[in-house]
Amino acid sequence: MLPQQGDHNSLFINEIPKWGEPYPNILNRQSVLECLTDYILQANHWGYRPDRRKVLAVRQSDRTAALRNAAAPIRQEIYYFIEGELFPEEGTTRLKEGQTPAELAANLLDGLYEQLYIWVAYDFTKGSPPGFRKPFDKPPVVKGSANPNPEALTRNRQLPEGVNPRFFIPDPLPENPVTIVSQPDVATAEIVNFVTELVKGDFRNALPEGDNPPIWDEPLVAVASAHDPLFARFQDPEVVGPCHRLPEEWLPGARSVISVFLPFTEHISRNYSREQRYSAVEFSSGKWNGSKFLNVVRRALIRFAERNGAQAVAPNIDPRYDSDGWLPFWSERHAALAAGLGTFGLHQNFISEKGAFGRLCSVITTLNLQPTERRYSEVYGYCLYAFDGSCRACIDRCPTGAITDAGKLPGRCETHGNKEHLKDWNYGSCGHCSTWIPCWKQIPAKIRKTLDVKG
Ligand code: B12
Repeated sequence: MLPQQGDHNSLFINEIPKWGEPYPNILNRQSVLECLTDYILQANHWGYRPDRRKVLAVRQSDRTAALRNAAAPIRQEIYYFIEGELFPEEGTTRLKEGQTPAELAANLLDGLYEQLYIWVAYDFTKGSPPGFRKPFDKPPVVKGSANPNPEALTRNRQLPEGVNPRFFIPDPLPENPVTIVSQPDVATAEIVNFVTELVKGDFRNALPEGDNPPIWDEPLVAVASAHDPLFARFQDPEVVGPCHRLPEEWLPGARSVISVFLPFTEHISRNYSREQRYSAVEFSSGKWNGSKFLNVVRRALIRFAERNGAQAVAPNIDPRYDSDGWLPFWSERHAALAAGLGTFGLHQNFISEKGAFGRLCSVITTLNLQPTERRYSEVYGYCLYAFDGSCRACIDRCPTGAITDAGKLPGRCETHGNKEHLKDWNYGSCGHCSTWIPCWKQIPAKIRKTLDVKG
């Protein structure tokens, strides 16, 4: 017999069930309940004093939950601040007359339990077998650009010598359609400030090793209009493909897309020497553990939108997210390009004003925001190779030969160091193509100069 919905202790429940099957028992409900009960008891003891430092720490290994103070991060756990994050509304954890902590905890958990499980942590690249993800309510809308105007493609300049035409895509369609939003719901500066403070102040932005130095430096934040025709263009087969969903499909009424680039800190780049054959442990740890922090940023932005009376969805942690092989239903790099954060490079990494050495996340929201102006008109606008053929640094640096001037074989680079190197640490990956090259921490100087001239 199939287990019933809500039968969380059943041994038969798969950790990744098909959509509509009983909810995965990845967290032990009883353990989460006990934790919350404990917290509510503490906060209400001697009058009501909610503790903003208290965190619900959900351990992935033994699936139990624990209460912790914000100070000491532990690897491989997922944290939620109880006050402000799990319960954004002040006073939610206050006991009512005659109510016991266990009763209140049970009530609160009813609305919360399913959200605690991060269905798709990040980079879910395998593609789920049919039925394993939540389906979209409506059939896919595939607009595509239908009009890649060949004249526009070569209007500005000629193909530089020595550059493969594949990497010469001036004037990504359409041209930047930024119009002034006279009264945005929230000023972009406020969003930048919100994300910056989060990155600077949140204890989860920390390497679990050593003295827990921060993983991410101050972020770049930018906004695209959800109606930017580039999102339809991403559905063209040569860009991402028809599997890439439009903002409106993720969130009816979507008006804006907020994209965030998080650069790695100096601590991480300092420890990644030019000579080493494999990536540094600081980098690998930063990549794995820092990816969880991307989810913190995504969730925080969702709450930010909600506090401002709007809705938001982060496609990469949405239960409907999936990919068609390596083609995602939502690409963080393409969204960032639309938002004006930067362009692609020959290495296929995204190059922002702070370089390529970082990661990306985004949310789609119903907030009406001022789109950021794109300072480039080429898909590879910040890549020195595509600019004038003068740079081959990522080609020379890739230890697997995955990058050539015919492009990149993504699967090949994946093999370098992932399996054997850093095995004892339980993580490993290669970051050579985003380190020690002219675009690792900035837009290459030659291109920067032309931008400065344009103003
Ligand atoms: C699948 C995937 C992988 C796969 C395959 C990568 C690939 N290139 O497809 C594997 C497992 C190999 C991989 C590896 C890594 N990944 Co990865 N990966 C993803 C994922 C899930 C989707 C990537 C994707 O969009 N593929 C779709 C194809 C179509 O993209 P593409 O071929 O590059 O797109 C080209 C075309 O669109 C073309 N094009 C042609 N015509 C036109 C016209 C227009 C108008 C436009 C816009 C484009 C265009 O230009 C693009 C660039 O060449 C994203 C997360 C996400 N959901 O976005 C992370 C992501 C791309 N990965 C990331 C990282 C960091 C890595 C690694 C460096 C990890 C590491 N070791 O640290 C490695 C190496 C990446 C590399 N240099 O290739 C980051 C990139 C950050 C950055 N600064 O760029 C992302 C965004 C994750 C994140 N949240 O930050 N990854």
